Amino acid sequence: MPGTCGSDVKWYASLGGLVIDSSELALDDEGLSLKNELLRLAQRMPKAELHLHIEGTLEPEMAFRLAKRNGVRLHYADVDSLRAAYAFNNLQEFLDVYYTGMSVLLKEEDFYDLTWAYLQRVHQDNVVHVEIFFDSQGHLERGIPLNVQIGGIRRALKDGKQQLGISSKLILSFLRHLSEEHAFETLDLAEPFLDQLDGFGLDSSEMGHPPGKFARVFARCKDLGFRITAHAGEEGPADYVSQALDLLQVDRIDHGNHSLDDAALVQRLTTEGKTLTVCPLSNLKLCVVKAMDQHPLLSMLKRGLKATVNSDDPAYFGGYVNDNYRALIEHLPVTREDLYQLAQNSFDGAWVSEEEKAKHLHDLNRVFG
Ligand code: ES4
Ligand code: ZN
Repeated sequence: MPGTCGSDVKWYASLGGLVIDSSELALDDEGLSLKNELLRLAQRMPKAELHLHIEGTLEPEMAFRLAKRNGVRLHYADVDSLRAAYAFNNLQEFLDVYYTGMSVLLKEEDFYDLTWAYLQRVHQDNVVHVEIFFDSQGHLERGIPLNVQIGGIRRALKDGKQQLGISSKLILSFLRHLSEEHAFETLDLAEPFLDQLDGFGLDSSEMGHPPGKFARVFARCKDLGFRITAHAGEEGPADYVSQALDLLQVDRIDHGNHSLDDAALVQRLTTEGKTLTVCPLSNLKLCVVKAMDQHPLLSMLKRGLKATVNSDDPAYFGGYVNDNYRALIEHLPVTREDLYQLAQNSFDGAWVSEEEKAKHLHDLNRVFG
């Protein structure tokens, strides 16, 4: 059934064009033209992307190109059969495919090509600032040193600024299914590169790996002066979001969907003005929501939460950031004010100076007239 979670989700990235796909929607002409107007506005407005795993931008075509270049064997016959494997019912099923995909990333230029392709793609979506996660431990375990990983990503980010005007931050994300000791060892290895990092994150299999497991690691990151963010409340309970706030002192929450199960937590997130980096197509592909018309993004905004729209792992979930906006506009009663709020939240939650925020808001206001 189209519109339901898991494997049957529409592949938004392949739709292209500037019009709403009305085939499954009960809309009159007026409703359709309003949605098309919102879609154009969402595409035109400048925005920041704050939740993006660079390894999750590995498109099947690039996976095959890098596999050939590096003499790595992929266990799929062609691009189509690899894409057909992108059918998941939960986070773990996705992560198994995602970690396998990384096997083609070996050299500095592989990390460069991956990052540069992402930047070129989101330049078309009017993304003007990105904050990117990389899963260093997934590469260290395969024998790829940090200078190769960070060198390639950083070189592309520099070109992104110079050639596309996209500013950026880089976030080393710890894998929560690995031990605290592994995270500490990684932090030690990162010491010579700390000037090339902007923050630390926490991702991978959430259930059974609560934020508290890494309290001491993140205390060290904080002591070093870094910003902190953590995936919490994606599949895990509201309590994991509270733990991220209390035990990790996070500056942002990645996903945060299950915060809505705890009214006091919602109140706290609102009072503290914490940004939630929400990922609608990811939530649908991984069955965090059953259907896009049940996505809680608009209720988050109504409750005063600083929700933002992001793509998470666009190559695997069928859409870049504007495809996420498009899915929301198609299936929910999104307004012009919601779009403005979402773009504003994306700049507000970015780890940039007040001057930079003011400049982005000025540009946003010009689009909204
Ligand atoms: C991830 Cl969607 C998601 N959740 C948790 N960890 C991740 N790593 C890459 N994508
Ligand atoms: Zn994520």
